[in-house]
Amino acid sequence: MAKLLSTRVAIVGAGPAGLLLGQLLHRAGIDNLVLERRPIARVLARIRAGVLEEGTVRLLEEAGVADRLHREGLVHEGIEIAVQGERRRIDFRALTGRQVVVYGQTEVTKDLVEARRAAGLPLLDEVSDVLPVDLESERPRVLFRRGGEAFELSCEIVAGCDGFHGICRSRIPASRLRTFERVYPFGWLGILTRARPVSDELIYAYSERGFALFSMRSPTVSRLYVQCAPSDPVEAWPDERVYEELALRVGPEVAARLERAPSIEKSVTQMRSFVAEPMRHGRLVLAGDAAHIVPPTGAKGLNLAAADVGLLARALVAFLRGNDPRPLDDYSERALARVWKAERFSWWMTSLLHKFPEGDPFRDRLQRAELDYLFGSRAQQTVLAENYVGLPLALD
Ligand code: RFL
Ligand code: PHB
Repeated sequence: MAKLLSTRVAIVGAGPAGLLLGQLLHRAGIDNLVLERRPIARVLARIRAGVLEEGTVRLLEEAGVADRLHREGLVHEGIEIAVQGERRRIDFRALTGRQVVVYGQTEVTKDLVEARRAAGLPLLDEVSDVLPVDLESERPRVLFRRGGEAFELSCEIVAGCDGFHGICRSRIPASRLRTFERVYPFGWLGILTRARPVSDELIYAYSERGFALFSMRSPTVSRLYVQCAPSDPVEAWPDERVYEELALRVGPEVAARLERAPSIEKSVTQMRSFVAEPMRHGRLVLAGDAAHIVPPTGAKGLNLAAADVGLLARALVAFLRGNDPRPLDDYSERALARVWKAERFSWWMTSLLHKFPEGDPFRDRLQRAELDYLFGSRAQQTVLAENYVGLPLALD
């Protein structure tokens, strides 16, 4: 016999989407339970995104988890784009009046887990065989196993925040689900190092050798990426090779400031764009990577997850506390309108700054023209800046 549990919102996945949703619902007085497949320590060890939009920061404030972010986050008012060693600053403040904050996803997740623990809210990690059922009824359930026991969690809503490889998306009948996908012919090799960043701001570099990105986590920790083949094992990239390529791709002036400290983490990420429509089916709603993926070039993945959750939390409060189903009925369409704009921007930044495999000279010439146009046009720089700092959340 399965053990019976109940809650109002069953949240599958303790990534930033699931944890933020749990916190926003809790603050609105709505009971929720988070289920996570991995041990929480593993979730907290993942190194992923690093740039937060103002809208994401506001949602973290609303969730009551922004104190450390305000103390330790680095405010950035622009980025640099380097093309074959020549650099141009994109001044967010001058072009849009706005800014972003560099604060790692790892830290956001840590703050959310701590807040959840402090409030004594349930977070069950190391669960397996998670299966949401009866999603077309008013009383859906989530079946799962933990520590050798079977459980049955009854609820009113299942929130699928279980990332790209999660189970929830597949519970939408194939006849209702439409997916859109683009897989890029390259990946990113990323390293984390205890070294001072080469610059106060991020540098995105295009070169004939491929893309490179100089990012950071703090004034003493650098996060560095180089474009690689998607199938490259990390062993193909000893630190010396990573530094050699970073230096060649960004040019001598920045390379002279590059501290070649040993890497403390190294991984390869495949570049992909993906969207699933709709983001709701019956009593199942999807948020974050469970519904969509962007290549990391525009730093949008985590911010999109937060934007979904901002909309979703309001819709669930209206539905569960106010008996108003309309915001929930509109959730998928409203979220997707913003998702597709971020998909467009991430695809554009990716296409602009990566070296594509040989074979399409027309594409290559267009790319050069696009880079040239960006360097010369304030209007185009504004387009980049407006998208990078984040399009409006339109929550109210
Ligand atoms: P997450 O963070 O993937 O969290 C989903 C959680 O669900 C759990 N899970 C399950 N739990 C229970 N039952 C199941 N059946 C489950 N299946 C999965 C997972 O263990 C996990 O804990 O999704 P979320 O919350 O939507 O957050 C989205 C962001 O994490 C994501 O958009 C970004 O991190 C994307 N991303 C990056 N974005 C950037 O903007 N900049 C980056 O540099 C950047 N680097 C990355 C990334 C994503 C990566 N992934 C997913 C492979 C680097 C990597 C390696
Ligand atoms: C990062 O710091 O990990 C980072 C920053 C900007 C991006 C992608 C990743 O576009």
